[in-house]
Amino acid sequence: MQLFPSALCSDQSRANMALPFLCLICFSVLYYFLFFTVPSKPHNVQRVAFHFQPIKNWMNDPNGPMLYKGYYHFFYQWNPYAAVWGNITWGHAVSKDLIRWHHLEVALIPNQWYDLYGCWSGSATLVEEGKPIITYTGWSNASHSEDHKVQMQALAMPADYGDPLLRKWVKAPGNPIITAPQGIDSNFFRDPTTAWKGADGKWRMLVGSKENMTGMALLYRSPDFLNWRKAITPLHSVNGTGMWECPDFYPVSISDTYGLNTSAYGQGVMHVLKVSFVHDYYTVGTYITSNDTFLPVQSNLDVGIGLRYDYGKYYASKSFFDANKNRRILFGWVNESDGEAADISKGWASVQAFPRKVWLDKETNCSLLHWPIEELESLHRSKVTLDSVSLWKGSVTVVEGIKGAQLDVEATFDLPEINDAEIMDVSAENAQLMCSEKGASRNGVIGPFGFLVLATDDEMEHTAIFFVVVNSKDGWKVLVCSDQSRSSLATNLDKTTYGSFSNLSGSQTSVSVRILVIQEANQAKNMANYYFDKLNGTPPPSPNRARTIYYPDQSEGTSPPPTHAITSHVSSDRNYDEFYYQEHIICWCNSCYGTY
Ligand code: DQQ
Repeated sequence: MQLFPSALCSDQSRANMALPFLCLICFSVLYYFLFFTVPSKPHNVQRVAFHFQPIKNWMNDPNGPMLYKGYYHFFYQWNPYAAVWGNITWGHAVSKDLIRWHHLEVALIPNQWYDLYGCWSGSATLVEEGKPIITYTGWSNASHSEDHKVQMQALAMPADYGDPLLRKWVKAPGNPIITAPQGIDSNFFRDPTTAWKGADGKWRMLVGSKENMTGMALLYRSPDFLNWRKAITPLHSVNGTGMWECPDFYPVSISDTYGLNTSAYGQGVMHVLKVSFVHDYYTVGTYITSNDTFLPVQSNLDVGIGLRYDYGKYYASKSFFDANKNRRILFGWVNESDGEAADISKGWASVQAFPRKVWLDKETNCSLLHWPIEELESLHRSKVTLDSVSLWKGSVTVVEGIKGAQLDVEATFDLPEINDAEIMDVSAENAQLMCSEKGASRNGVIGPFGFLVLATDDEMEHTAIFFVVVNSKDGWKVLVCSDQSRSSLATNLDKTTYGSFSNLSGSQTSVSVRILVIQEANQAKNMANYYFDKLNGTPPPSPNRARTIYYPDQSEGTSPPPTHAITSHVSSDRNYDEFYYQEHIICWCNSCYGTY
């Protein structure tokens, strides 16, 4: 791994070259050895170390995360038969720490007329006495036409509430509980949210849809969770956005970083609406429960025209309230940069991003902050530290002692005088373009500064994670880029450069960066991920502000024992028998291009 400022002086500032334009970078490095096992199927060598992934085959959306009787449950869209999308079931895994997972039986399989073509995305709600109910979309043949399958909403409950692992699920006899209402195309009617209770004691949930090109979150109410009626108006809609997949709607505290139960409302609470179309967009707004109206705080930050959760690959995300630690946690689906042929040959596709804690940014009151959950630190093993390294124009400093494929890096860059920053108009829409056009190896004024990670010895392959301080028309900004154009010598990969920005106050004298580097054994599929501390000098939420690089071990067979003995499995459906394995632990790590 290498540190670099690629250039400190522009033409404009060359007159000042006599001045030692010095940037001090201070960072310490910790590299830790992580113990984990790698599944024996299908291809050990190509699996990631810490990300959540199924044993094999295709995975997409995260579904129904929840905490039940001390176990975190995670479900996901899964094709048991192939490493391509299709035959969608709900895969299921449990964990004590959101890091080490035990794979269980498939929770939902398509075996009823209303879900015969797939059990699509949905959510979990803890109802009375904390009992879970799954809401999901059945992809059905009810129209009796292969060409026009329809989507409808269904429920599933645990067969045995006493089983903390919730290994068996039964579908409600009253399914489907909701079919497409008049005026809504039944092919655009899916992905029910976690339900919440209003002041009148009735449950509410959203279903993603669209009318023409207006994306919308249809609102349903129910007194008993079984009988649902559509509200006359959707909770929210935005013209020109198209189908809203996987809506998520939850409260956030305006004064604290702790999370709130999904039914929380009232003073001191704002609400977040997230929907997925191409990317995961969100808006923060005011929700009035008495008449179920939702109003974004800023109309120019409405869904689809405002903020994204993430400016890299991140889709169909789903949050849940973790009552264990009073926090809201976010999962998101990340696919790889190579194509279907590679997925088929390696026998699996996709990972889930490392879970993040999410809360409202008190400074803006209209944007969110994310941070990898603190449990990540339990994966840290050894540590490398560097302090007060001076980086001069064009210099590259090799961080010795690290040859890790999995690193957790924290670094603080002390900035030179930012008044000299180059003028660049950076906006949410053009940040990615700016990053691609203005790569890591160019002359800037303040930056590019950053890290070359996952570099081969000859540096022919490397991923540059860097930032540039710029003077934009509405203030100082830090343009943050993840340049994958040289991540692989292979030509048949998506090598998009990702970018986003953060505001910088004029008085800020340093920028802190956290980068989680994750590499599959297959070099061609590197993923380096960054998180920015709030770039205004506020300490990051991580309790340990030490600037660190953590380095987990990749050796096999050193996994800690499972915390819960998982014994034999008896499946009622032979087709799905072979698709999970017992006593299997996967540790996972982040895969996301985070912002903020
Ligand atoms: N994936 C599911 C749908 C959802 C889409 C099907 C989003 O329910 O709309 O696998 O990725």
